[in-house]
Amino acid sequence: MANPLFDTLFGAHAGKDAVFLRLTDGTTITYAAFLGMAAQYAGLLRSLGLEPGDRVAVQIEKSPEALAVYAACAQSGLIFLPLNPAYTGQEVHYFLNDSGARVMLCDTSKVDALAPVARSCGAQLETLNANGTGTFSVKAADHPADFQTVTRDAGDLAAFLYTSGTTGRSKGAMLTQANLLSNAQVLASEWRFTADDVLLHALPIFHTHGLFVATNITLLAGGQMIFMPKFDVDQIIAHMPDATTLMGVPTFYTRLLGEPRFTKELAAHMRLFVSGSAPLLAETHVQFENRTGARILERYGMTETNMNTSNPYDGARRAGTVGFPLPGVELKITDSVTGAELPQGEIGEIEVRGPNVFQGYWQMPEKTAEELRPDGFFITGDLGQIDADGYLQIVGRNKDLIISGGYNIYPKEIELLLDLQDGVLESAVIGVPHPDFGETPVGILVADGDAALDLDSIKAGVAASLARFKHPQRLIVVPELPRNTMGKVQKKALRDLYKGLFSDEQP
Ligand code: MCA
Ligand code: AMP
Repeated sequence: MANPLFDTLFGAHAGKDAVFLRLTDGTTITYAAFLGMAAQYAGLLRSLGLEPGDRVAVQIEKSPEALAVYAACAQSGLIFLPLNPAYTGQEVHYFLNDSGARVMLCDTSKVDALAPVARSCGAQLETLNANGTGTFSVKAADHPADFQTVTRDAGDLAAFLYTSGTTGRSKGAMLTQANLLSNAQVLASEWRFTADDVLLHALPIFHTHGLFVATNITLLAGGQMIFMPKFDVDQIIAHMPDATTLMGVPTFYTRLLGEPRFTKELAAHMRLFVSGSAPLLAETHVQFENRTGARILERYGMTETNMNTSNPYDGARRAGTVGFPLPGVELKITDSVTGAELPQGEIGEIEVRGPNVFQGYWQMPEKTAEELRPDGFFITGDLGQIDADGYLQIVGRNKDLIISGGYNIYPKEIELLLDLQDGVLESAVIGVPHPDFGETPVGILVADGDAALDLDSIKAGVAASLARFKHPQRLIVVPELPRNTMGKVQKKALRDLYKGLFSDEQP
């Protein structure tokens, strides 16, 4: 195959009049029409002087056009670099600078903020809006609806996905065509996807879950997606009768359970509900089964590894577990200090190896070496335990990470910013249980001196730099942070102290 990723996921559907995307306004887009749009985009990207291996940064709202940019990058051998539209200009500056992206696509409403950012990073800025308008689509209209697919090898890079880090610096995870393809093939087979499937797609498409899991599997199977701009419980309920499957983060399922219109009858024809990206409470699993009779299939993955484990399609889906290693994935539990493999049943670090595991962090060999062993095992930073039947249970994290509604938040990034605010001596950011988002960040502050802290101005300082979902939902001032004898802040003590902060809130 000249270009395995493009040929397998997209090229295989050339000329097909079958529907690929169904939009919430009732319109549909066939595979042929989608591929024509992607070819025009590929032609434009090449005319802008981009060479295979160059990066294209994309910070646009979810739309068929946004997905066609992904296809266009695959077809023209470019590295797709999707970014959350919630990121601020400061955050985008880091990604552009670090990745060396040659082109950046954004919404027209962001041009004023991002033009100076793109200029200073040497990237050409084009616009592409959720309704398909923008300079990018205007220019693309001059290009033909077919494009000579650029030859690429399975080992060539296809995407960079930035993940935050425990040091506060984001790292670009480099994923090859083979990383993405192998995982899509395994999952489509394990979860029995076929051309008859219609997936309710309500996830964002700038992360692994919505892009590489949901979309790649559907493409591989030649199925359809009901492509929603975002998760909206009314829309999910309205379109469920036309769907066969749903993939979501646990918040999707708790929100559905909070809705009396989500009934057994409504869900009866659905063949599969998948959950991942954050822990699904065993309680939610049970409530879901009580309501619908269906058992959610929980799986476990990471940006760096795609999907690692899954509960079985046939066989018992065990609440509170993430199932078994996927075919081709090796998984072991190791001692966090020595790295030695632990006997079955003991709790330790989860390590994985397989064709799904990324190539390392872009231009960060030291960070890569810290997490990716020379023998190919990736140290996930998650703590787990394998039960007597082989099911993996994730029991905690060996990394300071908060997952809110499926979005990762690294406390260090917020702490560094809080520490810079006027009057703040030091800070600790902790994840506190939240009925809707699972966990949410809370900032604990110590003032530098006796003067009261101006919390509004501190919040404004955070808001100017960080995406909304990372903002601490509460700021709490304390006289001092609890420390152990080594002087390390005891976050567990803080988490215990504040664990009930949001328990009265309605999901
Ligand atoms: C939105 N807000 C959030 C979040 N989402 N705050 C914290 N955490 C969030 N996840 C902000 C909004 O900006 C808004 O702020 C306020 O919270 C309330 O918004 P709301 O309307 O309730 O939120 P929403 O728009 O309905 O979004 C919630 C959501 C969404 C549906 C859970 O966050 C979502 O789709 N999450 C999925 C994330 C995902 O795809 N993760 C996969 C990562 P304001 O009111 O001020 O405007 S991939 C991964 O983790 C690995 C590989 C894996 O295993 O999959
Ligand atoms: P990300 O860096 O966004 O790819 O997030 C990956 C992290 O999400 C993993 O390291 C886990 O901590 C967490 N995660 C993903 N799926 C699950 C799951 N099913 N249960 C618990 N944690 C999960």
